[in-house]
Amino acid sequence: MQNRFTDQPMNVSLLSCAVVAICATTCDLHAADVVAHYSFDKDFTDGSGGLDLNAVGDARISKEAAFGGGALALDGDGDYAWVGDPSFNFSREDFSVAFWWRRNKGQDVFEPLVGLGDSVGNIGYAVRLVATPLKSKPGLIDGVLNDDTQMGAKADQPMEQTRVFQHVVFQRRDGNIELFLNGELVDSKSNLGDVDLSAKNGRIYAFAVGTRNTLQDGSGSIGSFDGLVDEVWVFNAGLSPEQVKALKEQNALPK
Ligand SMILES: [Ca+2]
Ligand SMILES: [Ca+2]
Repeated sequence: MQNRFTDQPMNVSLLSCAVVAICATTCDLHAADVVAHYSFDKDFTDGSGGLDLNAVGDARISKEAAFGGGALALDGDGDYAWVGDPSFNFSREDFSVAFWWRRNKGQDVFEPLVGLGDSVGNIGYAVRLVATPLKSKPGLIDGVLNDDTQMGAKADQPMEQTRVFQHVVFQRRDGNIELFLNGELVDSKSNLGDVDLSAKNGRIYAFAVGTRNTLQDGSGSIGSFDGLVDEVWVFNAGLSPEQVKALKEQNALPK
C-alpha cells in the first residue's frame, strides 16, 4: 500500500498494532463480534450482512414487536426460518445467542426457539421451552450444548409469556454456559462441550429459528414454535452482564 501524499509505503503493521492495543482496553465487544442480527422489522435479512434467513411455511413478519417495526411470526405448524453456514458453528469457543419471544399458547410438546442442530436428533446448541406452563406452575426453558441436557442451563419460564415479550440470552463465556432471562442470570454451569456436530457425522447443520434438527439445505424439522420471535442476535463471544442488560433495554450493546 502506498501513501498517496508522500509515495512512501504506509506502516500498516504499526497502524494495526495501535488499533489492536486500543481495542484491548476499550472495545470489550465490537461490531466484528456480531455473527448475525435478525430484526425481523421488514424481512428475514441479516442486518450485519451475509447470513439472511430462509422462511418456511407460514413464517411471516408480524407488526407486533419487542423492538422496531416487526417480529417473526410462527403458527406452530411447520413454520421456521433457517440458514446453513459454518459461521454458526462455534466448536469449543465462547458464543452468545440473544432474542425475544412471545408465546401464543402452550403446546403439549416442547417448543424449539433458536439453535443449531441436525436431522438425527443431535443438538449443537439450542434454547427450548421444554414443558407447557400450567395456571399455577411455570414450564421450563433450557439452553443446551452438544445434546448434553444434564449439563444444560435451565429455569422456570416467566408466567406472562403469552402477553409480554420475554428476553433470553444463552451463551458460553469463559467455559461456563449461562442463561439470562429478562436481563438476569438465572442459571450457570461449567460446560466445555463441542457444539460441532460435523465431528459426529460429517455434515454442517443449519441455524434455525422456531424449529430444530434442520440440515444445511433447510430440510428436516422437528417441533415448531407457536408465537413471535424478535431481534435474534448471534455473537462469537460471551456477553458481560452489562452487555446483556443493554441488549434487553436498548437492543444494542454499550458504546
Ligand atoms: Ca424487530
Ligand atoms: Ca404453519
